[in-house]
Amino acid sequence: MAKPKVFVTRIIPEGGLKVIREYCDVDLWVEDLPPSYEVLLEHSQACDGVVSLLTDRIDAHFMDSCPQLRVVSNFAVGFDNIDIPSATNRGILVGHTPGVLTETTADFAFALLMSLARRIPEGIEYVRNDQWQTWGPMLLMGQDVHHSVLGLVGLGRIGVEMAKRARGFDMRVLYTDMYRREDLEASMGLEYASFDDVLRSADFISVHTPLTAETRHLLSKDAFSKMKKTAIVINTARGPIIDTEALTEALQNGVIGGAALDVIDPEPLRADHPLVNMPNCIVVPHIASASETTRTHMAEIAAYNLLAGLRGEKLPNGLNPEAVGTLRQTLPRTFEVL
Ligand code: 8YV
Repeated sequence: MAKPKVFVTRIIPEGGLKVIREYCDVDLWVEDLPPSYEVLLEHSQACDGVVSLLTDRIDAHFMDSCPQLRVVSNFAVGFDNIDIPSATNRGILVGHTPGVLTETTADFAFALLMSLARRIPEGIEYVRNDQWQTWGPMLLMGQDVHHSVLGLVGLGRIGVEMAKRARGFDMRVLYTDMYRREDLEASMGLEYASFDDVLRSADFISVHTPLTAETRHLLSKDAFSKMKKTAIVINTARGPIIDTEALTEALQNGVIGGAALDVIDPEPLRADHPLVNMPNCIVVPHIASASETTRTHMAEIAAYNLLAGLRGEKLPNGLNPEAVGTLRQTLPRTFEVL
């Protein structure tokens, strides 16, 4: 019996790839740059499963062009690159990789916060440029992190871990979210606040919400105008939640104090973009989950989601379990061992 055919759109850690290779006939995209939409279609059209990345647009047209497709396994917790309702309507299962990257991403968000508050990148540049002549009483003074106010936009898994780290630094933690978490308010000393109150009161505003139609450009010109002049914005969620142009202007005009961005709209951001060269802005290339252990776990989860989907079973980390009941009836194939 044939093995299922799958397209893996980038090289992911071997821990996941070896599982996929064992059970599937794998087409692995080995280029550094992602396949274009057309190439993605071409490689996936005869496939039973696809392991996708945030750089792959998986829309209704893609699904209709791949008549055998049973499962899309996204190597990410975020899934704004995938049209989930269209997948569900077509009986295609979709998986993602939550949980394993939560603490790794929160560690990184906190590192960004501290780096910018204490001007670490500027200090590194200063020494590299041989500007260091003597100890200076006024040199590179930054903002204290301890006992400051952190405002969380979104209190999901990663937001909660960020709050934990902040509490370790005696920060006051405000959060705004669609859902109120009174349990965490009591157990962790968090304070629920309106979006505007978070903007007005926080020294550091960290974004931990998914990208949706509602959160696109949530941090806009209007939002920046409500923040403290010294406020530092941290984004490890998705770039388009912040209006890049409005942020650039806010930093250029001293409306806010700084921004530390793991994600940005667009990605990649070119080196000649004004944000890249501002001393009060850090831009890094979407690496918050990039620890060896976490990326390996993400690859394993993506592999197990893929295999479950190929078997027509509920995925260990599925986004549309209801689609199990309406799996594509057009699938005559059964696979060995799976
Ligand atoms: C990944 C992420 O680096 O999981 C996510 O949603 O943004 C990151 O962990 C990226 O998505 C890899 O595809």
